Amino acid sequence: MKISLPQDSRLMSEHFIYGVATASFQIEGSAASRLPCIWDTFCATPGKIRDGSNGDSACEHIDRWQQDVELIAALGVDAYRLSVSWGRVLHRDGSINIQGAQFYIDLLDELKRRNIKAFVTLYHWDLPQHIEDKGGWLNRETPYLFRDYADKISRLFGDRVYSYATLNEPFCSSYLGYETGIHAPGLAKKAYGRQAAHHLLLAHGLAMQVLQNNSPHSLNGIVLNFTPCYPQSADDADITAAKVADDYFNQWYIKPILDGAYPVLLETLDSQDRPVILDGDMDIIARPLDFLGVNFYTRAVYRHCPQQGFEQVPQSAAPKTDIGWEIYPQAFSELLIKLNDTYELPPIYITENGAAMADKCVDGRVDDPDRLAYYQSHLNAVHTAVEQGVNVKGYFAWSLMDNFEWAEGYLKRFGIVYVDYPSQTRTIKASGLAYRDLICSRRASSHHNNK
Ligand code: GBH
Repeated sequence: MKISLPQDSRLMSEHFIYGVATASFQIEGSAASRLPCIWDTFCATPGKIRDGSNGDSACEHIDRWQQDVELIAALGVDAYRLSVSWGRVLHRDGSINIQGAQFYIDLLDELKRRNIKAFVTLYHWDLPQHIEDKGGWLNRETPYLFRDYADKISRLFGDRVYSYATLNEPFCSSYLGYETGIHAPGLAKKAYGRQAAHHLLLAHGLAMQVLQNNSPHSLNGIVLNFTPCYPQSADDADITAAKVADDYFNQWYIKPILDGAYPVLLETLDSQDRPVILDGDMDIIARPLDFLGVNFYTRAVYRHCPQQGFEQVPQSAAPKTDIGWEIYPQAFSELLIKLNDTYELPPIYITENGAAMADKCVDGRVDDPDRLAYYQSHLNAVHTAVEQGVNVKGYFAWSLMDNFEWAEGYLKRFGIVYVDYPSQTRTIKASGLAYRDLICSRRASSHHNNK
């Protein structure tokens, strides 16, 4: 089984960047050598993580990183997207933790030596607990602490980094963390979700400013997730419901950055749910990006509902991944095309796309045809969008390897590499081999063109 794309596709050019992605809390382990974060606390709260697990050891990446870099190199990728654990590189007082910082410096040096571009995300959800104890993303001081962290890290890493993303998916941090409580810190109030979102966006803007100063040659931007919203029927009420949901879950995070304003939905919120926005905030948030990272997994269907205005309609008959998310690749092309029509976009990198499947390792092999098919259909969808004029420059598979899947613990496997947790053995899945073959089958034609 293989993954293939039209030979003349931009995705088959050697300039198109292919990568694999991970995040600190999900793979690192070695929790004792960093500050506690909100996910440690959340994992220790009974009932929050489906299998009762935590991130104490995860994939033991801190101890096994050299082997993991071998694996990344064996996949033939151009780039590796990782995140930095704030509480591993800074002490409580904000000074640098030399040992923790050295881990990333060694890793980045090794990637550089192997010609693998480093895409570094500064915040993939692991807020130090002592900052949460002072209100976390509800406290207006947190964005300024984040700016200081971004400043220290970008000075320290110097020219080892090809691209910095300030935040991964502020939707998840704010909505899942502070509005529904499905993620850490587990708070559940609409007003909290909206205020956390604003402070995260402010943190992004403040950090962009220091990144552009300290690291003007890296691609600096942000990673947002999108779950496109479709109406259940052609009725006006359902169309409006889907539009409101889209503004609430998707446009809320991109429009302030690219247009300097929240969706008009802001004005329809009850006054106690509206975030405090100070003069000048929107200008800070709207600093120009070098790139926009887009994460895509699935779509959602909505219908009108009198109470909240919209409600999600389960797609019971639709094909799904092992985590229950509908497989609907068409939404991926439609999303990219629509974003391109709506906004003045910077270059786009697909910073995450992938599927959870119920994998089994048998005789040292993992056959995952459904994941392979997911990659095939979603890469086709990116190709379609590129054909329509969307400027997509790279694609990262989520994830390099199976890891701690947040509220699902270790029960859901997203890797293109299988991890047997008891032995910590890594095995490249059939989808990983196909991804490698796709990457190395790209044409080197542009050499001829530029002679
Ligand atoms: C990403 O989040 C994370 O960045 C990454 O750390 C994580 O491991 C990975 O995805 C896999 O979860 O219930 O059908 O409406 C993605 C988060 C996924 C949140 C889709 C919204 C909607 C699914 N998004 N989800 S549905």
